[in-house]
Amino acid sequence: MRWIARDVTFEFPRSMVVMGIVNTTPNSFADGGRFLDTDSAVDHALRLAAEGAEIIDIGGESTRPGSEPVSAEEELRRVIPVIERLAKRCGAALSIDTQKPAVAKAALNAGASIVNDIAANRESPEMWQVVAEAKAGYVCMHMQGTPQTMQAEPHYDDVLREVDGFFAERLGALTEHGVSAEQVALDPGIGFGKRLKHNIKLLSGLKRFNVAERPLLVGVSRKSFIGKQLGTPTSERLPASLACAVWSALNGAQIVRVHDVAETVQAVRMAEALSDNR
Ligand code: 8Y7
Repeated sequence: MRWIARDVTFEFPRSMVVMGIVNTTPNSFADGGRFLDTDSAVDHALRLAAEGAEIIDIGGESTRPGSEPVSAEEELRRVIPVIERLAKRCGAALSIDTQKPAVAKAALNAGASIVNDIAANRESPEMWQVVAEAKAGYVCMHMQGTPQTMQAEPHYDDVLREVDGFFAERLGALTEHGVSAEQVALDPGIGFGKRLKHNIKLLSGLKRFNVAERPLLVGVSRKSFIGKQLGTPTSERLPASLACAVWSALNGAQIVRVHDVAETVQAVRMAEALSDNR
């Protein structure tokens, strides 16, 4: 199985790919505006790459539940200078976390190779065209609703079946719009329009999604479902985040999106070594 993102190709099976998170948003719940300025965002990205992140995911719009959307101009102002500088200096592949085709396009022109689309549930031929034209990697994430509405009343009869159905339907739509299946990674969207029990079911049943023969990306780092399960505040969720990353690695996920790259690499590599020697 292969994931093609412009000039970067990931060949699976292989050790888990760690994607490091760089937020350039002033209101992100985990980083609280610490990387607002370009210099510190670039420094942070380079540190994550040195710690073993093979992909750096750069975002300029907070997607926490109930957050307000930002304009394309503001998003571009936050992310493009960071991508331009990293494209020259960083060995890791660059991913743009955006819902906007115009931002995706500018980021790809500036040197990004992956579009991380948390809003892959909406009809967006324009976004698919941008991805197709650049032959970019595309993260197709499941979300019920929008970041503004998603936590209001999430409901599923069978969350595994519904997310699975979404993946199959989207892969069809993407290929119809010129995006090859080999460009696409799938993501169940932990925390996006899901209650605690839905997040737990998705992670428990992760193996089911391997039938699509596409790489599976999981984002669990410091998320609120950990707080709901264990009663731990955001700043104390690293151990549980590592447990979820290890679980994901052993249950068929190929890529994990995290804040704490060094710790995740160590935990996952150890689990992989044990698993290989079973
Ligand atoms: C995810 C994500 C976030 C995720 C993908 C957070 C941007 C919330 N979560 N993208 N983005 N998957 N693909 O807590 O789970 O990091 S933002």
